[in-house]
Amino acid sequence: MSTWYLLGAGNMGLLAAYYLRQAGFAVTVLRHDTASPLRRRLTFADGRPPCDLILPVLSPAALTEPPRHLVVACKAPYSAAALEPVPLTANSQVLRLQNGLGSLDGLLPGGLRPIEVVTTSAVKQDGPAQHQVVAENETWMGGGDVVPDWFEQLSTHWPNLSWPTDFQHRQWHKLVANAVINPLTALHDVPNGRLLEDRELQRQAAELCREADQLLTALDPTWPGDSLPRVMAVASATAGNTSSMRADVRNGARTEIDAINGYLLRRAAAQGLSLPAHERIVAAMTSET
Ligand code: KPL
Repeated sequence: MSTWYLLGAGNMGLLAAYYLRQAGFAVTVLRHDTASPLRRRLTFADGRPPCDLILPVLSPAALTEPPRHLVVACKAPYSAAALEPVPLTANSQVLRLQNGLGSLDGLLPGGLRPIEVVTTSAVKQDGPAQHQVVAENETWMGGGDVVPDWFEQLSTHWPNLSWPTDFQHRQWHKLVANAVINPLTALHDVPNGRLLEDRELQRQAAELCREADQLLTALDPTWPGDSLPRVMAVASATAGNTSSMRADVRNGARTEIDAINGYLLRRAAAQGLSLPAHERIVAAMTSET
């Protein structure tokens, strides 16, 4: 099996690299700003011994042939810049591990479609920048027509990894959770659990869920349309967390609003639908950053 290359060695990229390594695949980080190997200590919430992950680093300009396997785990707004120097071909396999949807549309050659990854696992930085704590949960892959040949080997080392037949619904449930929790917590600078306590946030969450359900039902009449209780369950399970969008705003980084609520607005426009609450929240986030 050829090397897996990684674009975006943030928390989720590192987790994917760790499982790929455990499954016996070689992983190299693509970065142009350093040649030093990347060193990170992963500790696990279940108490298993920590792992010191050391990954080789290569500049995309030094690639001698197009990557056969690539994980794109950079934040969605940086996708175009990250992919630009990577010489992919229509035979490459690209794993997209990002929030939101559609962030690689138009960026891959020859109609290549990424394999999509949705995870509810969490990785948090603990103390020093090189130390990450992993809380493992479920991960789903899908989007391609056939299950890739490496999937079985990877799934024996990546806990709770599956290739479900209802992948699109799972991906949309995650998208809606991100479309509600992320901008509301970012705009109000609150942890996820505040959605369960604040009446005005609850009202806005209900409106955002109702509009998302209206669109997703138009796209797929089998969509269950039960986003509000599901989103509230995610807010409750992650009550003490800082959402990734709140963290981005606090760090002065670009947010994923365009890949999340922006994606919903683009799909709605194509259906002739308007989603005013999502429009308002995108506008508010855009003026915030
Ligand atoms: O995925 C998340 C994020 O912060 O991006 C949620 C589900 C909102 C958990 O914080």
